[in-house]
Amino acid sequence: MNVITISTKAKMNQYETLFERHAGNPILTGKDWPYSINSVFNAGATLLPDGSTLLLCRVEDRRGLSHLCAARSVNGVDDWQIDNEPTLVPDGDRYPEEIWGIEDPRITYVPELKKYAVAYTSYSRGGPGVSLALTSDFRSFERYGVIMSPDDKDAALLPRRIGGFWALIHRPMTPLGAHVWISYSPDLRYWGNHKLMLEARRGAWWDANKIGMSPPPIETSRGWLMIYHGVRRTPSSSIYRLGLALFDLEQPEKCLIRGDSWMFAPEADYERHGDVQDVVFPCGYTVAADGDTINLYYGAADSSIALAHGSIRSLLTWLDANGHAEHANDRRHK
Ligand code: BMA
Repeated sequence: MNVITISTKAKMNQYETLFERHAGNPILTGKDWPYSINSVFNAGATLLPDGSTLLLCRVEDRRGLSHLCAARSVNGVDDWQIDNEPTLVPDGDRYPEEIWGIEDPRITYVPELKKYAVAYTSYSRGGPGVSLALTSDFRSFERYGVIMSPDDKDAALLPRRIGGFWALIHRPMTPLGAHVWISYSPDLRYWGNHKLMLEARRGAWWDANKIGMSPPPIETSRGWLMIYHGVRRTPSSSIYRLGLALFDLEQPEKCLIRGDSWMFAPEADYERHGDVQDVVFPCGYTVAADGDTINLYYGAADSSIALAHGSIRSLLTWLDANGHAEHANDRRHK
């Protein structure tokens, strides 16, 4: 029998807060930019070797096209040093898939290559696809071109090989829904062994029909911890909220636990109102020296970049209390 259970936490008057918004939010807006732009949002993030934070920001100009621009800060909060000109620009002549811009980068540091892998959306005439570039300094980039053909986005590379193969998490669109997949490659160029990783739920659920990975997964001793977005379509718009799921370390397509409710949603004014209302969209995070504090950088309403702080341990504890194991024959939310 299908039983809908509500966790003890949810029975209390107050849901648990897993991410505390930074008091100075939004931390970056178009007004901070050294050149004219419409908006800045959806930034990839990483720590640089000197401990400072780099954000690779999606910047949209007044044509409506996006490029990527790097911003660096010693404390990851303020005093951002923003590149004086676009850092990675669409190159429509050599890469026609970038003709309508490049968006939403996710950064993974890959120790084996001693390079950062940037997976981003390239907006082609055929729709959005996934492109990959490698860099060691965020000044010059080695482009690999399209690695997942349209319509596909929300991709990140895992930092190490799984069973000898590179692994890419991504979100192809299908007529039946938008689900998270994982694919494998021997060389970062040829991709196969595609596996469904996390399915959008159906019906009234907050993550019905359309989901996607948000930042790259967080490697923990218990598994890959994924923050994913669920897109709830309403008669007036869509609401982008965030949930959690945990996957097996050596077999990442295997979901161990999936949270039932969302754990972060548009609430603040800068998240509720902007070019696209009701959107929180993280593409990156950094982990503090304590190995637990997570700094989540997210696009707010497609108009600015905001920051929220959480604890990886608390995210896992929350999943244990608010999640379920996913079984292939589990029809509870299908
Ligand atoms: C998604 C992506 C994001 C964007 C969001 C809300 O499909 O395109 O870049 O932030 O929609 O507009």
